[in-house]
Amino acid sequence: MPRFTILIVITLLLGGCAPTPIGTTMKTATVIPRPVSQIDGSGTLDLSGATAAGPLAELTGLPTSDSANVVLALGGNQKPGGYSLEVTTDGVTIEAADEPGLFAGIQSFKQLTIDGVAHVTRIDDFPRFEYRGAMLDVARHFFAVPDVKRYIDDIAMLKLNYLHLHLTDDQGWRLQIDSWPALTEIGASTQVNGGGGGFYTKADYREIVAYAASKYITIVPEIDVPGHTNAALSAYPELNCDGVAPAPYEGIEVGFSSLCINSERTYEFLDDVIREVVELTPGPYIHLGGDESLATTESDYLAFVARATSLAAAHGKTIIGWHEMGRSTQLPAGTIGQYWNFTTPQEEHGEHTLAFVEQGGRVIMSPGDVAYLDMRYPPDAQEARTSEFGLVWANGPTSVREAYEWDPAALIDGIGEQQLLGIEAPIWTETLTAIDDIEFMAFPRIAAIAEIAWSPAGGSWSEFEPRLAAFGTHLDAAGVRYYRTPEVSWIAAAS
Ligand code: TNX
Repeated sequence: MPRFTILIVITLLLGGCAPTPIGTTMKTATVIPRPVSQIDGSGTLDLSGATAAGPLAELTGLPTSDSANVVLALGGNQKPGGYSLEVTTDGVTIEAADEPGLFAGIQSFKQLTIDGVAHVTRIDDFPRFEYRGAMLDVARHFFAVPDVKRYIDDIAMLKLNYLHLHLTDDQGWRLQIDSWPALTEIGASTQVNGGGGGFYTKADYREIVAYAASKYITIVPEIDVPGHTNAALSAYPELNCDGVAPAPYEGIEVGFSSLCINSERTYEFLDDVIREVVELTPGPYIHLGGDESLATTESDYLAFVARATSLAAAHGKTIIGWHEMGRSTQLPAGTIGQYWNFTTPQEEHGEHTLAFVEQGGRVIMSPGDVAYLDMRYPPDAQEARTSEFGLVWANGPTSVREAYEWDPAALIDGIGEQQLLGIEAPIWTETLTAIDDIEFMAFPRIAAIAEIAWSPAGGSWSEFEPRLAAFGTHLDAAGVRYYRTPEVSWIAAAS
């Protein structure tokens, strides 16, 4: 049945005459991620001097003018997640086939509006990939609900639509599980270098899920098994093959812990945890980790992955695993592999990733050398944090330009456009303790990743860089504490 629902039509034509901006210095208004098509006309729409009240303000955060025509219409024939946007001298119309598309159009309109004025323009736009993600590691350091909401606000501006939460690791277990309460009673009190840790109650987690959903972002929970499990093992020694609780861990090494693969108790544990996580998670995916299980033998790893993934599939979710899970030939159909190795795959990493495609799944690209937001920036004598924050193992430091200049469909033979579910930018938090640190590492590199995830292939740095400079103005307005890297000719901040 064709749907032609008009979601919202707000017509505010109360003033008599059309606004005429006089003496306004026009700045170029551009959008990140780059739209599929944008054609500028002449003239401007002036929403300045209006009050920040009313329905448009609520939807867009912009002041409304009582003399502008604002139409947000649902039910068009745009592509899924896409929109068309038209600014004229007396109003703006955003049209989409679905609500995420309308939301995306609103994000573009915000970027088109500088000091309350937007150029006349027409945009037709839709995403290259359906999965456009960010990942936040809340296990190495814990980030409380307001911090996560702030990061959700930040990534929504860039039309990202998934937030993957890395909820468990050696250093902490961050989600309340009623049937195994010591996971958080004991396993949540640690984090890298101490300081107490923390965890989400179920109410907290629901609050995050709902807040994300209000911005059309879906939460992907990760329970990382069978390695990266020291926090769980220290809470429940029965999950360890020798039955002895290991000491809590607050360092940054990886690859030393494993659930006991041949114990039935391990699968009872996993079934309970997955059931409770699935109950809290409306989205289609659960991420089971599976990376760097260096303390698990190959045969044990394969036995574990086969059982753990079929168990999770029985709870009705599509499984995502780090690409090592592609060592298994027994993945449930449609399992998604997340690739973390380099843009030029080393050793068998490419083959393991291709194995997901061979088993009917697709791939999320997160190449460590370009998409890992915890890699250091190139050293900058003016900014001490470029040498304080971040790791370098994935060919770091990583510049903004490096984060921009890669094509996800050209990295692994056999994995092209059709085999990709999308792109994700992870941020691991071994060296990051506060949301300000997260914003500094993420912005502006995450803008580069978001453009790769949304925009048609073939962008160029020389065209992207001035748009990024202009985007800085919006980051300033939103209070995002981004890194004003010397790679970009930022527009002077208003004093
Ligand atoms: C690798 S790549 C990890 C994480 C670390 C990260 C630090 C992958 C799936 N795992 O355990 O936190 O490097 O950059």
